[in-house]
Amino acid sequence: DQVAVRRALLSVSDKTGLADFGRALAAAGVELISTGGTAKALRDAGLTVADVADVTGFPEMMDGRVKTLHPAVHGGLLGVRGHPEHEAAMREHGIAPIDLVVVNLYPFAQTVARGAERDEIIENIDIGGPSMVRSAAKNHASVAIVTDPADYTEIAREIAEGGTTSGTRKRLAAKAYAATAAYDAAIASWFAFADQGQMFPDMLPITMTRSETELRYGENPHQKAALYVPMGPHANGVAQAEQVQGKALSYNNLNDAEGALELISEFRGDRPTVAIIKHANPCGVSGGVDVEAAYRAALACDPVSAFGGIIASNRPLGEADARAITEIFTEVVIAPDADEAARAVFAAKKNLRLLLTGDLPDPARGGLTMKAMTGGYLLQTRDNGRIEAALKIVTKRQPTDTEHADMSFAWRVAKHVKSNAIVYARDGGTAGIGAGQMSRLDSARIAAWKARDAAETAGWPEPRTVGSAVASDAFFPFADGLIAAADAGATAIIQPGGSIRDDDVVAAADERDLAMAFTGMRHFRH
Ligand code: 93A
Repeated sequence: DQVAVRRALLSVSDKTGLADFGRALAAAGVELISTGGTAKALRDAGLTVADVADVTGFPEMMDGRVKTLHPAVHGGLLGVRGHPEHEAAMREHGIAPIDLVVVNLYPFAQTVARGAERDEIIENIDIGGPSMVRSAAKNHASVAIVTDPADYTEIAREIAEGGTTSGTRKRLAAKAYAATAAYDAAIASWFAFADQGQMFPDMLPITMTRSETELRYGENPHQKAALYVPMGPHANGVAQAEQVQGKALSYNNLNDAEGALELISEFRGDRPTVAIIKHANPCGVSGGVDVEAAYRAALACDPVSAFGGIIASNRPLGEADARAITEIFTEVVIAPDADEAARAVFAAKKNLRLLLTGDLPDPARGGLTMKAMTGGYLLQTRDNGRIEAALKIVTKRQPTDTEHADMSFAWRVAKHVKSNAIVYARDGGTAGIGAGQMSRLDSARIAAWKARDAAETAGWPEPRTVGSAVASDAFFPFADGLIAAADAGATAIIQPGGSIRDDDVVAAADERDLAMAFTGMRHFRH
């Protein structure tokens, strides 16, 4: 099943590795055919190349729109070898077989990403390239289709050793169709989203895949998993971050790091702030005079849960920060950057994964979230909602400036806590977090109970919920949750409002001299 390569057609926009590959092919006695720019690049490298125009008998025309779209090319790709009628047709029309196609396409997504005009974007829709890719891939029984410069070395080796193997040709064909599917999906989504203004740019996230990283396993060892990165420009996400050191990221690491980055991005441009994440929920978030102080305050919120967590900082890390963070076992550290001294400290912890993102993503950006369900996908726009207007105070008492600051801090954290979310905050840091309960009252109680535990561990005279502000991700359906928060010592509340029992809830707040704000916006996170 080895197929000797006698004739190859090369037509590439990305000329990376082209000269070396061309040389290897020529050395193996392969005849080279190319389109204009590719032929020039090969000739510049000292190689002999035939022009496609000589093969087709037509010049490249219409600004290159028609170069390779011709039976002399597609017949040479699609003709089934050893098939009597196909071979007769090839003889009759003077079509010679092509055994290898090397194509990469006009840079459509890159042209969109750099903000080109519509005409230039349209001109970068490649027609002849994908046609050749599809023809060659269909005939993979005899033809090898190379779409990725990363495959050049391996293919050159096979050809030098006598020919392409059927296993390789099949693998290349699968990769080729994934490439043309992704390419067309990028075009389709540009038409739908950028050009027509429809809501969802990437309805087919899997076919839009540009690359895939296989993970060791999924949430559990018996599950398979991979990370997919779709086409197109991206914010600086976890998938784009540079991993400086540490073991490969697991599925759970990636999921938790995503939660950590989303949360810490909420504090982009704020004073130094650190979040500690466990199982995609924060167990401590705090601001501070510097990253180290912020980290220590975040850790004090729930030092027991923080063990083996994910730490995210909104500022680059220095040596003192790294020393503080490495005092206990941590799975992942994620930050915009880390200086040399900090990196050296982390390097002593071989397993710790250090992820550097560059500038944090804009929390107000658009985008989608997706969830698989049985027989379908649920898509929605990201929760990029933020309270911009002044808070609407619904109680007799107005919040103090300190309460006001803690309310808005708690509210921003609560957005990133699984519902039902209750977050107590004091002095610019969380004092207790209740996450993921089926009852809001239980979340309020659990957060207070954890704050009491933390006080006991630290030897504080009282839990930090005393004198705190409380955020609730959705309205209190009854007064009980608010009363539990007041019992824990909270003096201010921030919540969306909108319950049919709002009057009861406001009355319970007034009775206890609490200050309460309604945001009019909910942050469910399930
Ligand atoms: O404009 S096209 O769609 N028409 C064609 O017939 C055609 N054939 C190859 N674009 C076409 N190509 C593309 O040209 C290839 O996919 C490749 O990306 C590019 C290489 O052009 P050059 O060799 O002139 O740099």
